Amino acid sequence: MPSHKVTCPLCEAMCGVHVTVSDGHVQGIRANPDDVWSRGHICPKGVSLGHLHEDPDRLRQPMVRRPDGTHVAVSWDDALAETERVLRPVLDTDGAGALSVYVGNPVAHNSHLATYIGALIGFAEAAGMKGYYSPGTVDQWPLNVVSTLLFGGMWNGPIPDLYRTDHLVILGANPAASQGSMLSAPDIMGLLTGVAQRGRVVVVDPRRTPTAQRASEWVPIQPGTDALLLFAILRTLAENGWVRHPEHLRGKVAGLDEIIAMAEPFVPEKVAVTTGIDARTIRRLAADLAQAENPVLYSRIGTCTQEFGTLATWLVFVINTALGVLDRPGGSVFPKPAVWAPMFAKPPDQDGSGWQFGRYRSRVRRAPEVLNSFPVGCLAEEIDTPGEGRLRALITVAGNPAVSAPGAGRLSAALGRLDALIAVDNWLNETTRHAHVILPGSSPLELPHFDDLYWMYSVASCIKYSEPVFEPEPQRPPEWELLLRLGGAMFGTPVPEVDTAALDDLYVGGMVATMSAIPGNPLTGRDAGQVMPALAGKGPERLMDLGIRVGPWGDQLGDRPGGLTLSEVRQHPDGLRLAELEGGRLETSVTTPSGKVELLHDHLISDIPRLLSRMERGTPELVLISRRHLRSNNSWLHNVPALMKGRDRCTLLIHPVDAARVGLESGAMANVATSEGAVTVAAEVTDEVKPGVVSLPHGWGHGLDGTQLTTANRHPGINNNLLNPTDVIDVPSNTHAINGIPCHVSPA
Ligand SMILES: Nc1nc2c(c(=O)[nH]1)N[C@H]1C(S)=C(S)[C@@H](COP(=O)(O)OP(=O)(O)OC[C@H]3O[C@@H](n4cnc5c(=O)[nH]c(N)nc54)[C@H](O)[C@@H]3O)O[C@H]1N2
Ligand SMILES: Nc1nc2c(c(=O)[nH]1)N[C@H]1C(S)=C(S)[C@@H](COP(=O)(O)OP(=O)(O)OC[C@H]3O[C@@H](n4cnc5c(=O)[nH]c(N)nc54)[C@H](O)[C@@H]3O)O[C@H]1N2
Ligand code: SF4
Ligand SMILES: [Mo]
Repeated sequence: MPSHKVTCPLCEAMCGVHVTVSDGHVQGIRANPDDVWSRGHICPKGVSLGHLHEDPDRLRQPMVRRPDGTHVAVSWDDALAETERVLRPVLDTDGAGALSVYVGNPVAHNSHLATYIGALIGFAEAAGMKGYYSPGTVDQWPLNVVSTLLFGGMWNGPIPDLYRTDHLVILGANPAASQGSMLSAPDIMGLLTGVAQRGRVVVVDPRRTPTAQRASEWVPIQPGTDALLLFAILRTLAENGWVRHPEHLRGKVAGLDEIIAMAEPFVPEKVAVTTGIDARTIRRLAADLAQAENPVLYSRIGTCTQEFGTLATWLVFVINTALGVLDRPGGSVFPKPAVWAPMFAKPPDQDGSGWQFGRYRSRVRRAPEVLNSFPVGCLAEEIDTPGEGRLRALITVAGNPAVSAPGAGRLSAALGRLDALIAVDNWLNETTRHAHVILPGSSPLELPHFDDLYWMYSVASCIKYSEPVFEPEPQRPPEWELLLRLGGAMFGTPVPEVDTAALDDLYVGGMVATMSAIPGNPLTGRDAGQVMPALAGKGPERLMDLGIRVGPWGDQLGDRPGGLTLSEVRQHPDGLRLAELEGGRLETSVTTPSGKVELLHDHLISDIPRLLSRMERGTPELVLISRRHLRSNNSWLHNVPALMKGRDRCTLLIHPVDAARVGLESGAMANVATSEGAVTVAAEVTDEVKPGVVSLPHGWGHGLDGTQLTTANRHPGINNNLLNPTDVIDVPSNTHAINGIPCHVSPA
């Protein structure tokens, strides 16, 4: 049976898998032990890739919405004509300012979408669109803000050296489920076991997650209070003279002493009350860090999507610096990605004085733009609030905001009121059921796979390209062409008539010209007229070739003969492993105006008074947090039967003490209510959550009218974003707090 080696596109772990095919169907999927990166690791989601490809509900044809609200499959010509019919009146009367784009999570894992989403956004912005939306503001936006300010780029920053650290503190991440996030590692739980054997793994989390169960220590924390804990740890380090000033950082970091002075009010005894972690433990956590040879802190979504996400994320880097482990093997190190992508460059309007925020504001709540985005929870009000500048058209690209955005109830209703909703998506789900037109792309096995973003955060420098397992259906336009077509329509060309080849040249040529004028990236100073002819192919392959060739191992577009090109990489189906993590990369990685790691910024420290006032406030009796499971992937893998076996995962975790107080037993139905809404869900009584904390998984709430998800609709679960309000925001980053939301629980 023919066997194909591909990279699993489902998460940031980028595992290599073998796909065996017979009669045009997937026969089996197993780990590829020869993959230079993953070396035989795989998880249950990877094994299910075939189901995803074969899923009868996966759209193979475009769909349009009929006046009665149902969807019907149509030809591509009809779908493009319908797209034009609904989009044009909005663009003609109100311009592209009445339109926005929602960029969903799979965009980052799909080589066609990842390379061309910039074309859609770029053309729409040039035509007048103000900002775009993405789940970034319910995810990693605090990290992007902090990375921008400290290291010079929103996707630029160090990761923990999992191979060498002997003391890892994990805050707000559950790699046992997620397999690592903004930290790509093959078999990350295996690596964590190695750390624990060398020393200690400490997990700070309101829930004793499967990661915490396998760690040396679980530190339960009151949701939303990590910044208080971290300031108290910093203060303890300073008070005891444990701050290290290693030679290798001399003159390369600015602001540490000033920040240490700001830690003064965060006395462990005071912080203990709010964090729920006693002062002795806080002091001991600091002492353990100080005594370890190679200590390092790592934080992720639980410390981002909370009331003080930016300060917490920032303090992780501040403490890594105070411990002297920044840019040092075993500590917090800068990966050396083999591929360069334009998204890593500084935008042209961010001049030498550094990054600017709040360059424009949202219409309804006047939220300042942060890295070109408003909080995704603004989307509903921008659509349903009358007045000039109202959002009338939306293009969603591989996104399901009706499930994934806070205030999901109002958003879902608002989506139904758009004059034009165009969804580039493969399923008829909670969001796309509102779409006027659904334009489906390829299955993951019909696409070439190539990562760029995740290699920025990976524990080794590798490069991989996988050929599609199946030929895409010939009549179906590739997704990158669809994005160009929609982008081209912004300037008045009817959607069906857009010349995508010409626009492709305009996009790539324009990008090369722009990048060549920005200092500090591999295209700086290059002549676009010479770069363009040197690149092979068209579409995504051309951009991949560019990224590889100007990357650190590339042939520099012919200047370094023998260097890597896309065609060379394609000769290595098991990938190329080019380098291991090392220290001493700060000077090449950091792109701040001063060239130093700039720890201190008004944008960050102006949020400290808000944090201080948190200590004056009491703690609600019960707060809600989110969770993930290994066998789910945000909202869209619940249609895979193999992943839905076993007991119901969409349950409310509640501590026995709380359950007894409110009168609930395991399996009983509970009402959960917040300021935003209410749901009814089965309770699961367990001491794995801290008392005072309840947890619901995200990505559920299927079974809605007008959707076509046979398996998911049989296991609908509830949408926890019906409960998350849109107005609890981490101010410096525009990120929604979806952890630590006050709630009321009672028997249903
Ligand atoms: N199987 C699977 N893998 C995935 C995904 C998936 O849905 N399923 N999604 C992918 C995506 S898009 C992302 S962004 C990543 C996310 O990857 P992770 O960041 O590892 O995400 P979670 O598993 O949600 O873990 C977040 C943890 O934060 C904890 N937490 C909640 N509030 C707080 C708090 O206030 N303080 C602290 N310290 N902890 C808190 C939660 O209890 C939870 O254990 O995973 C990716 N990988
Ligand atoms: N309460 C709560 N809310 C959360 C989170 C949380 O932890 N708690 N996590 C947040 C995070 S980290 C994220 S990343 C978001 C996810 O938010 P979204 O990106 O909005 O949602 P997904 O569930 O990833 O939906 C992916 C969509 O892409 C489609 N799709 C899948 N593959 C392809 C493809 O190859 N091509 C195309 N065109 N479409 C495809 C699917 O059908 C689905 O509609 O949710 C966020 N929301
Ligand atoms: S961990 Fe699982 S989902 Fe992630 S890349 Fe590997 S096989 Fe795919
Ligand atoms: Mo995410």
